[in-house]
Amino acid sequence: MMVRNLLTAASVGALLFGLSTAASADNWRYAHEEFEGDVQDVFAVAFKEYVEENSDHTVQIYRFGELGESDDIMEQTQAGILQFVNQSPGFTGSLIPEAQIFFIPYLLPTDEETVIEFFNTSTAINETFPELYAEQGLELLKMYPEGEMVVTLDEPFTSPEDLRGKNIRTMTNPLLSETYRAFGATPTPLPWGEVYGGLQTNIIQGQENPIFWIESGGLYEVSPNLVFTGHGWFTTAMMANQDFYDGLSEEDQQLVRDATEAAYEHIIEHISGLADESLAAIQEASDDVTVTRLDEDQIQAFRERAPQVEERFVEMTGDRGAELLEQFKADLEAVTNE
Ligand code: 6CS
Repeated sequence: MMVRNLLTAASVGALLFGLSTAASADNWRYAHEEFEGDVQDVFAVAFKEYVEENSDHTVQIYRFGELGESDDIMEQTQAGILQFVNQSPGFTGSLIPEAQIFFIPYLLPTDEETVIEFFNTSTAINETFPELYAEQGLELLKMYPEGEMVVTLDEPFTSPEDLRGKNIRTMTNPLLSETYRAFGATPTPLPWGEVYGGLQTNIIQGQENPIFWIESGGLYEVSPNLVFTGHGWFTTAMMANQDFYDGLSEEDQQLVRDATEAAYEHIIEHISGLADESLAAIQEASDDVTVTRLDEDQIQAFRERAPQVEERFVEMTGDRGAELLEQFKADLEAVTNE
């Protein structure tokens, strides 16, 4: 942790030095939480390419670890050191409690097409959330899905009873801890940088993530039993420092919006089929991996624990959270009844 803080301080120092010597303000700094070629990186590269092809501006991308952990890049964006950041609600939940809505289990369907339609059309996603992020000095540009959540564990499981005594790593928002408590496990919130080592040393016995990330982070090497529980999607959010965004010319604001749309369209194509490809690559790389797809009865045992998490969400977020939840459900109903 100490080493990470020192590294972060050094990275921020280097950034500030870069700022003071930069010839112009139009080299935009954009940090995300993933590695080269991962979903957030593909989004960032598509955004950069659009901006650079359609203006004189340049975009510099910082990947996981270059400027610290997820919380660090958010702080740097709020401070105006970075212009753009991609941070997932899994971490933003402590800053914007309503963002934890994505961790109410079994709220989103598993079907990819419906999930995408929901993100395209949802009032909660496209109108309510931008207002909530604005309160934190952030111009929310896009929320998008990365992949269905899959749980990995030190042994296969099919019921909440099997999770008893298992330390499951969660991203650092309180509601996700409630979900895993409801599922029978012992939640262990950790930043990403501590997950692989935690699994390797058996401090934690499991975690959840989309398959592409289980492959790219090598998690299957240390947590080889993959279980499809169907309880949620990994969602993420891309945003700008609001003062920076408000200070742009109308033309540049439009450029940013167009670049975001182009990146979003690209990412929706990119994630289609990605989970299957990543699963095939994992199975090719390791003979130790097991894959369990819970059947409807097994899922039901987890699903019936969801209402208590929903209640906790409302307790944590009050009337605003309750209204958001209502809107979210109405938006979901609109796409599932189509
Ligand atoms: O589990 C995590 O912390 C990470 N998972 C993904 C898919 N992206 C970034 C995040 O930090």
